[in-house]
Amino acid sequence: TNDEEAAARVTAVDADTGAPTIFDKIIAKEIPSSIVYEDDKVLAFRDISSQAPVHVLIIPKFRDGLTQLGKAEQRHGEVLGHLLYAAKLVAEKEGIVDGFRVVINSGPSACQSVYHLHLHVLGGRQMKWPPG
Ligand code: DGP
Repeated sequence: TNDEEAAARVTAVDADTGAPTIFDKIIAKEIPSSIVYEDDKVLAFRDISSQAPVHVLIIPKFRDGLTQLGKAEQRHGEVLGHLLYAAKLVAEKEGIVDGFRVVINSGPSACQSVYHLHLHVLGGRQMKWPPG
C-alpha cells in the first residue's frame, strides 16, 4: 500500500546517517555470518532474509563513505569494480555462474535498508523480470 511505501521510505531516509552499521560488526566478526568468500577488500556472506536458493551479500571491508551507490565518488571505482568481480567468483563458487542476478539497492526509493554499500547476488531459481 502507499502507507507501507511511505513508512519504508521514512525509515530508510533516517537510516543514512553515515553511522556504523550491522555490517561493520559482521566484518569484525563480532556477530556471526555465513561467509562464502573473503579477501583483503571484500566480504561475501549469506543474506539473513534469503530471497532465492542462493542469496549472498558482498560488501567492501572499508566503507570509506560509500553508504550507498548514489554517493559513489571517483576514488571508489576500484573497489566497485572489485565487488562486481567478486560477484562472479561467488556465482562460480555457488554453482550458479550460468545464470544469476546482481542487485544494488541505492537509497530509500530502492528500499535500501543497510547503509553500507552491498551487492546482492541471487540465483538458484528462475529469476523474474521486472523486479518489484
Ligand atoms: P538492502 O535492502 O539492499 O539494504 O539489503 C540489506 C540486506 O541485509 C537485507 O536483505 C537483509 C540483510 N541483513 C540485514 N541484517 C543482516 C544481518 O545481521 N546478517 C545478515 N547475514 N544479513 C543481514
